[in-house]
Amino acid sequence: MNIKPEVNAARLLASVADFAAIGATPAGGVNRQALGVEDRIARRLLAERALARGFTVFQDEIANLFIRREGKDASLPPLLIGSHLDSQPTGGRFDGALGTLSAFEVLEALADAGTETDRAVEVVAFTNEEGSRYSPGCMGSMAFSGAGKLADWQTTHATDGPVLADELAATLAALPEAAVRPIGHAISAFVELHIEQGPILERENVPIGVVTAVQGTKWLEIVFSGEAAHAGTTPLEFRKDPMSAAAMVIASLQSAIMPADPQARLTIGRIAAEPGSINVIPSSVTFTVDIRHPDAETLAAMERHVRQECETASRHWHCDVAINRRVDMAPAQFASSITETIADTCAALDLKSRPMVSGAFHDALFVSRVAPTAMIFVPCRNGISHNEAEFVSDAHMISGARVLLGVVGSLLLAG
Ligand code: HGY
Ligand code: MN
Ligand code: MN
Repeated sequence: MNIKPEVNAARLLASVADFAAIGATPAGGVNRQALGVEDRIARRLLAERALARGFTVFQDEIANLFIRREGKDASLPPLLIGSHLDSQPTGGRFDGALGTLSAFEVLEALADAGTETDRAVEVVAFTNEEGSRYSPGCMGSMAFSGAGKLADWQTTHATDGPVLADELAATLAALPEAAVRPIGHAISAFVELHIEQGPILERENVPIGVVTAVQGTKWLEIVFSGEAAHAGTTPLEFRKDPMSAAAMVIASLQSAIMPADPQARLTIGRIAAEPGSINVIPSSVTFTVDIRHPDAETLAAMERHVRQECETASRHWHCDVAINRRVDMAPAQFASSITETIADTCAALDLKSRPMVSGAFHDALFVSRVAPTAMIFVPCRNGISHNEAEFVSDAHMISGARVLLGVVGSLLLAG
């Protein structure tokens, strides 16, 4: 007799709590940065739970972690679900983890019900989605989709020092039970559940977002180089001050970009001065620019605007300027076949849903290049994320996982 698979709510909530304890921070968030010790602990816990359920575990060469529940026909490309386990340094305990653990709950629900599927279902935890410790973000999904090459990142240094190749080797070695497979295998579709990380769903009291697209993102690293000099003896006309150049650019961009376009996003997240002494005019100042927009052409114009402002400040303050583009993610549209399945599943579960564009980038942005892909959003309190106060209610976690299970069931039935 076919039992209908059901989400085990208590198991899901306990699982989210278990992983929230890995890299837990005093303010209720997590610090589980990519390829670090805590990331490896989380990967091991998930792998051990998978093996205990009789699933198989794989890693590819960039340490994307896959958990596979076999189908009747191993030759069919698997249906892929999942997200990421790495976090921001002061991240929330739901960003990435909820999507990965909800996907694992779907596998367990299928196993509990003894559901036979034609194709395998795989859960993935992509490596380094956040891009905070190692830039760029979405390394694992970029490599998986062919949008980036592992070879280009091996010598990248982490913000805390270690080179990527070493941390990657340690991460792969820490999970010998996971057979290593080549990067980028065929899949039938990808569905990622994630927290919205914004205020819309909560404000409209809608429990599910049907994500139809992801806006574009560019990350620029800007270095102004001037001349170190004495803070007390150097008059204005003798100064080649990179901090003044950086301040001029930052103030100009912040007054011009977001006030002029409510869809535009500009964030200066990191700034550092060398030598960083209180009484030395810096020799150089490095800062990051994160710009985003749903329209590719507008995003390109925003980048040109940033570059022009840097050239102006460079001339004005007699400093050199170097601009490195670290991330260039074009906006992505998701597959209507998947978004319609998500909307239909919500209706069948009597859950309100609404279509929306993601302001955050996600692994799904890249996977959508190689397979029909879409995302399911659940609300987070006050829209707060990338913050230890990030919070998702039990009810919203359970609804999200039930929708994911329903979508998986529909996609498997569709063949
Ligand atoms: O920055 C982002 O959009 C993602 O949450 N890492
Ligand atoms: Mn995320
Ligand atoms: Mn994030």
